Amino acid sequence: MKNQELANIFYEIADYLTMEDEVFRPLAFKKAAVSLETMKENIEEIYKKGGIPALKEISGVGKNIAEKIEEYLKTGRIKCCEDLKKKTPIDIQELIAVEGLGPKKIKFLYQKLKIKNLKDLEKASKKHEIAPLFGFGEKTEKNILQGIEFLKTSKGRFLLGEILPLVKEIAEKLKNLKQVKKISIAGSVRRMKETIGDVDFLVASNKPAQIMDFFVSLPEVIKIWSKGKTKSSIRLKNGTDMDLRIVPEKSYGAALQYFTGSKEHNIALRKIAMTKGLKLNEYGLFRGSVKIAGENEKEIYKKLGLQWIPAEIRENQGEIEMAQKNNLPKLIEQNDIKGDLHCHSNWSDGENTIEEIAKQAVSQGYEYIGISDHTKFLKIANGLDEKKLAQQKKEIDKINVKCFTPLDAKLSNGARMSNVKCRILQGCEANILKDGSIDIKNETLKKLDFVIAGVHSSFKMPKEQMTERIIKAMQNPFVDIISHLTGRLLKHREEYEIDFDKILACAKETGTILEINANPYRLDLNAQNIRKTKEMGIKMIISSDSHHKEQLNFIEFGVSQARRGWAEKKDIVNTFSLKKLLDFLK
Ligand code: DGT
Ligand code: CA
Ligand code: CA
Repeated sequence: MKNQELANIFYEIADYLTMEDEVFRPLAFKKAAVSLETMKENIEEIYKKGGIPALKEISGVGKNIAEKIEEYLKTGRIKCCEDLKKKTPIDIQELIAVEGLGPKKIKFLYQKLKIKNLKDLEKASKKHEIAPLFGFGEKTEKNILQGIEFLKTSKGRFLLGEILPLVKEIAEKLKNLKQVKKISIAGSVRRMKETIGDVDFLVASNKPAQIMDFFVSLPEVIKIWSKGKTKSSIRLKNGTDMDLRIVPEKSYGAALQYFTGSKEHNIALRKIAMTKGLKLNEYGLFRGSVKIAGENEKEIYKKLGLQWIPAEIRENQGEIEMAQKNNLPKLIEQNDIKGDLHCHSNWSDGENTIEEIAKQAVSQGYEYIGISDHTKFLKIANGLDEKKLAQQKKEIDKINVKCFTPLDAKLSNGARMSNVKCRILQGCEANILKDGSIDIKNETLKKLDFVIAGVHSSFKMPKEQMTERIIKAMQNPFVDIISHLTGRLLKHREEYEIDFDKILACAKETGTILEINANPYRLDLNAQNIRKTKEMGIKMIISSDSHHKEQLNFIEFGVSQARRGWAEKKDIVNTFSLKKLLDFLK
């Protein structure tokens, strides 16, 4: 799909324009970029069917941007972006990836030190040329160096969220070929890891030649690493590498098991086979020269004396021992989710009205949807103060009456609750200030259906202090949920330092819920922390943190992340019915 390519160019234009001190045009381009990224429809098709007028129907797309989209679809480039690049010869995409650097600082660094790219930046920081500049200082220089190091270690890996739509699209194309009998996505994508090295497809067929021809001539291909009858490798325009392996149907299950990985899981499995006098490889499970399983993946696990193990937990972290004892947890599933409590509306920095969000929630089959806008400390996100929150409550009550539930629906009255289709709840995502206090008065928090609190400022604090800060917020009796606890941004910003065990102990004591933030850039908690939280019997919630109604779909990534952390339905509070959830929040 061209959607993401266009979105990336719009983000780039927005950055260049910000560098030129423009205010409104960057916002317009960013808005259009978010729409492009989140819409399900293919932009090319919209244009083919309805031309410019159809493009203008898209949220955030006006005449000017519609014309840019047309230009790109027709010519493969956008002239104004290329002109901006010529005018300022800075590799802004490379530099903006460094945590703490925005367009303004980048421009300043260019003017003062002629820094054009990451290499220049690294050199200058190592020579301590950055610290003396106005507005920078020793600390910023150190942060920049750390940021560069971090980028180096995560280089070459892609976010699952960035590539999954394209992977599914290609899998669908392959599936439609008549020579393809079976197809799976394997490797780290099947395991739903948060970042992906390369994509692995597996196909069963006895006519591989035409499939390989098709694969290496996909429109997105820019390089063919290798092409053979059983394996081909390609690189796509966006930089991702993809492998396709084709095997006969009779060894499809064994190949799927092998190429799903992880490597550590496979090694442990082969050892088990050996202790049983068997041999396991990508062709099958063998006793001597007799194949005892191969066509079906489940059969392989069964013959090894194991329960079938869901791909998300194949990491050799104890899953094999549990499967031997027939004791694997029953992992949470997508359709266990009954609602979402972390959504930003256009009252703060979200794109959509509350009503639009609620309608989307209904279409996803949710029982409840929580609006949790930013609060006043976050001025750049248009955070709400006490007065605005009270106004918002009135608006939510109105929409609930108009579209959904009668206001007087008694929650204790089970019979009436069964009529409720989807209920809008009001919460907020308040800020945990530097000293651990919350930026909204308790008497206001008390009136909300739920309160999320999160750290959105002063990330670089000593571990002790950051831990105390979050603990103090959890001790506030009105705080129900802590959002994105470690603050990491994948490929962008490290976690801040916290004493996770201390925080867990406090969550247990105060009954605070920890969020599994499903935004593909966050996926915070990570799998290991989810598992620890579950083992302590502390409840979690999977939240989209959406700023656009289509982003409610981020939940998919949160559910996979929860599964990677061994979470079950009972561990996750937004699998509860509305009534049970509200009782629990009380
Ligand atoms: P990635 O691509 O870095 O995100 O991670 P994976 O897990 O997709 O790794 P990849 O693409 O190198 O290989 C796909 C799967 O193939 C891997 O998960 C397990 C299997 N595999 C590859 N090489 C080996 C190996 O040397 N030994 C074993 N046991 N399995 C391997
Ligand atoms: Ca891979
Ligand atoms: Ca691979």
